[in-house]
Amino acid sequence: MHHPIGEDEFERYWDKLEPDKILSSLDLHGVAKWIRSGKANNIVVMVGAGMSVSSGIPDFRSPGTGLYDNLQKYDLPYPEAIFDLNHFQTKPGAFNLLAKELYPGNFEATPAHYFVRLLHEKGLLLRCFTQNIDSLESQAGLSKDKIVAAHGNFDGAACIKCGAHADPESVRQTLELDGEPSCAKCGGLVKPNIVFFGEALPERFFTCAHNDMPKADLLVVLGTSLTVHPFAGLVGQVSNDTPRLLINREMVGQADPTFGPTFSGGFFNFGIGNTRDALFLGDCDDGVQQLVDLLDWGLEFDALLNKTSATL
Ligand code: CNA
Repeated sequence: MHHPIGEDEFERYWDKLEPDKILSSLDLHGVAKWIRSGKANNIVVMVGAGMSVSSGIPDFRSPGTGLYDNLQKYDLPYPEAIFDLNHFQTKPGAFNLLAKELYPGNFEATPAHYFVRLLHEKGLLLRCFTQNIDSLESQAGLSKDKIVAAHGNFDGAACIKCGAHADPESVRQTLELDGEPSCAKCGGLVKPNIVFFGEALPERFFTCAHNDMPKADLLVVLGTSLTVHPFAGLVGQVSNDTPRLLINREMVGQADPTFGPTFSGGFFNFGIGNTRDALFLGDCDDGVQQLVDLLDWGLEFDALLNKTSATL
């Protein structure tokens, strides 16, 4: 294309209009360069159901394969009822069936989980915030202090009537036999400590979010539709010059254009004026493998994958 002011001059003019980029390129190369230059020592990772899909656990919202499209056997009035306390009180069977299937031990951590562990081994991981309830982060060897299980997990259980704690192992055994876990004290229904819709998130989520997000020097978001709040809002809680990487099968977490830029709420900006949001559209395992290769971490990553799967 010919410009009346000349090609070079036009590019210089355009560069001035474009704000300086924080990442050298808005892709895995740019993120790898950022890490290699030593600028990322407090990486925060946010994960969702997409990261566990390759382990065999379906996510919620993927059309066709997601749990919400395959709830026939749970006999629910609407998909979200499976995590609704009122529904659980009258018909605990649906959640109990899902809990039985999801109980830790039935699935293996994915390469993406081991990538988070590798970040930890390298001393670069500040925290991993997970929405997942499958505990695959711990199964990949990540220590508990590095994990924030925002929506709970199966590590504990309690009575929904009197709040008494229940032994998660005996809850698991009851569920295995298709029984209905109940409280030894009051007879109320017992459920694993999974956060249902309308229930408060664990206090640890809020304290860690408050302390960690401003310290993050790189945010990596893996396999989530970023539709569940307050978790999704973490994306906007890092500082304005912190690079962010999304690895997901679809583009998510962008501001609704109908609200205009003033309502972007710190969400991703993959469009005009983007200086720091990198995108890899595809599977988590492919994205982390490419990043590992760009970082020359292949040997350590493979060793971790092989050693750990051999000892699991
Ligand atoms: P979601 O809303 O189902 O979104 C999943 C996202 O991941 C979608 O954007 C998909 O396109 C994407 N995706 C699917 N497979 C892959 C893949 N292999 N690689 C990359 N991206 C992929 O799930 P969210 O986590 O965003 O929703 C939050 C809910 C889901 C939380 O409350 C969880 O407890 C709940 N959940 C957890 C599990 C689990 O523990 N594994 C499973 C299903 C649902």
